[in-house]
Amino acid sequence: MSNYYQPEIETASRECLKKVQSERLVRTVANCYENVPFYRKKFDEIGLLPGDIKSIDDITKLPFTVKQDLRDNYPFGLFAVDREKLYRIHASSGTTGKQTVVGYTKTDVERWADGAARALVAAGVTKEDIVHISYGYGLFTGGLGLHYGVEQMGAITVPASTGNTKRQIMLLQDFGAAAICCTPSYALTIAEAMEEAGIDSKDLPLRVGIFGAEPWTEAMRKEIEKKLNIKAYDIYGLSEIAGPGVAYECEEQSGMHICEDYFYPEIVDPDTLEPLPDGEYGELVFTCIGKEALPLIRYRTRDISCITHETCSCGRTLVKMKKPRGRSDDMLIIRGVNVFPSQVEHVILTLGMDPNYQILVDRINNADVMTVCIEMSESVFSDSIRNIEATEHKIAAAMQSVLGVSTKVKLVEPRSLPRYEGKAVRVIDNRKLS
Ligand code: DLL
Repeated sequence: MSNYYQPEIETASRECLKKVQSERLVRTVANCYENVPFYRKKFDEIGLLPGDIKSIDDITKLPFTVKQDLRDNYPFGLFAVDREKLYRIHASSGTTGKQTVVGYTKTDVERWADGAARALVAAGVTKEDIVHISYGYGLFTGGLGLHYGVEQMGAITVPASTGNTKRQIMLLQDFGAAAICCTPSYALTIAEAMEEAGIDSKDLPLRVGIFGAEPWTEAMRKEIEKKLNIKAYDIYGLSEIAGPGVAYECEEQSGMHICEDYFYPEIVDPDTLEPLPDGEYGELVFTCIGKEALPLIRYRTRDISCITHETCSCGRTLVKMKKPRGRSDDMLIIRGVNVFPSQVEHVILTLGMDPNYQILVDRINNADVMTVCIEMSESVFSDSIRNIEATEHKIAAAMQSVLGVSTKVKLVEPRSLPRYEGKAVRVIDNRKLS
């Protein structure tokens, strides 16, 4: 028997959903036109008036929004509300140090928390349960997103945040959490640390895990479920739209129900931008129809996925998206942190080196390891090993401060990296996730 947090929406008829979506889209478009000069200009350019949008079926008349638009309007240029209505600000990585800034009103935070609460309840979390949150707290939306979700549905939060795996395990044992929320790779790190410490997961009351923020496979799901002796559920989200809880898995574990009453999804061909039918893979696009502060229209997520309107055995009618298969841009996700190769290049150039580099990404003991190989100049090459190591450390520290994730740096001999006639292959991702 399924548990729902908001059955009136989660199991609503298609007609009812369409009505809600249409009303909210009309309101969103008016809000954008009146309060966001960027959108007014875009609409004017294509001769579109808010009155042209009468129902959700008109959505394809609207222009797309991309991450660069957020960067160009850094930090608050796309916000549709005055400061007194603004309630929270979050941010995610940018390309050259500047982050993508997102804002929420109180209602926005409550609606986002609804999404996270739906996810927790769908995973079987109840009000009596303790939920251990090991997503990072801070500007990243993971920690606070799940935190507000737990508070919204009424369970008990342990805001553990990331790091110190031994302490995480001790808290899991001592407090007896029934649910854990973290990245899937961190779940495996915890499982392995438990094994090493001779702790049998069967002795813990842990029942479920809610894992997301990075791509993970069905094989990884099986491994986590076996090692931690739990059910592992997927949760999807992105800062620009809300954070965790944009979509969530139910007991069927075959894709994530999208909170389409707040975030209207479309799948488009990433090259032609034409809408694609149910079941076909393409780029996932969201319109924030239930958001006040940052109501993005047709935001291109760059995530490649597909959506299906088939009925689900859990009784939910909300459309389902498949696990994202990859991205249509070059963004990497390293231990849950978004990293663009252009950020790496920026650091190298800032330190006065030539941009002959290659990024290697591996998954070692279930954790992502990023190594940046950089060619030395002849003068550095003639240096002592000690000097070379010092330079490597200096670059690694600069990478850590700009990227927000630790990076190995390896200086290699001059002209030892491959040269390309066409596009340089800057990234070799050995993680084989799909
Ligand atoms: O990662 C929000 C989040 C936190 C989701 C905690 C789930 C759990 P960003 O840092 O803005 O936000 O990164 C968003 O991460 O466009 C996807 O490429 C990727 N991503 C998020 N969830 C999943 C998932 C958070 N379940 C980007 N599977 C997105 C695969 C995911 N990729």
